[in-house]
Amino acid sequence: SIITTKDISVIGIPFNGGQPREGVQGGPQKIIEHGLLEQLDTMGWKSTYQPNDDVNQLCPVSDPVVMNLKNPKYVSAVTNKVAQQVLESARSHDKFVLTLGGDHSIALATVSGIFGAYPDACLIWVDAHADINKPETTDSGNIHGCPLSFLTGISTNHPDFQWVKSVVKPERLTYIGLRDVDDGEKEILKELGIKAFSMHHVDKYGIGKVVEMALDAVNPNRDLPIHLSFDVDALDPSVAPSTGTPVRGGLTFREGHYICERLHETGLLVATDIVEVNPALEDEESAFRTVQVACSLARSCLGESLL
Ligand code: 6HN
Ligand code: MN
Ligand code: MN
Ligand code: MN
Repeated sequence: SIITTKDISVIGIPFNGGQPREGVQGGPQKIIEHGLLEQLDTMGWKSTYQPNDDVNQLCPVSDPVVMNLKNPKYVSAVTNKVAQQVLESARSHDKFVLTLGGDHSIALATVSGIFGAYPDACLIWVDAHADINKPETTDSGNIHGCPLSFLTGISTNHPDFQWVKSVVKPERLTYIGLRDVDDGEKEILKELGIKAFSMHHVDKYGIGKVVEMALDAVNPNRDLPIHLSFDVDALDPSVAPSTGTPVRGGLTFREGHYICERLHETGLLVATDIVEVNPALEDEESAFRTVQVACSLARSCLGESLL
């Protein structure tokens, strides 16, 4: 394995500035209250937890739309700060890094930090959405739909995101679970030649084959570090109902966990994000179920086995 200790840095990023719905900033605390750190302890993982409870203090008084993007200064300030923290946690290569969102704009922080520490890493993005809109293509203006355009270097002219380096080469990025991709994003995926696996592929080949095809695309010799960015809206809304942009026809409970189990099994997984858990949406039982599945996905990434 790349990570040879059982040390883990858990980083909460209670942030909702990348999209308009309140509540997603409460995700990390609910996941921690559910007992994730104790569960990891039981599995032999020694954790440190950085809650980042103060990120909302970086919210500027005035933050008008710039080049179609909403809250650009707030998103930039929070993700720039947390990127340094993720890099610090990852740089010694002796700790797993688990980040808890927050909306998916926080990938600007997590991917910048992890690829700073592991420049040859590949990125497996599990999501209903492609999150690769450019300021020129976004309809919503919500930055959680855009992080990959900055991280792959196809958006370079937004004044607030000049600090984001294009760390992810298109051949090191793959997707699993897509089913709501904007027209502009479809063009981008084609132009960049990104290998993406939608729910159509999951139906056609089965999840086992799809994960191997995704690994073949970005990690053909199975020797590169892996960063998994898992948006819980990749799961079917019946499995993860409390999320801001649910789309029907998603991954089953087992398909989601299989991805995490298989990536753990490679010995190459160095970092995972679990994002878009919004405990304020739907009823209490739905929120509980969503927080519970977030915890069990994290445990699967860290080696919880069925036998
Ligand atoms: N996410 N493509 C849509 C947009 O607003 O750009 C949805 C983005 C969803 C983002 O779920 O992380
Ligand atoms: Mn996403
Ligand atoms: Mn999504
Ligand atoms: Mn859409």
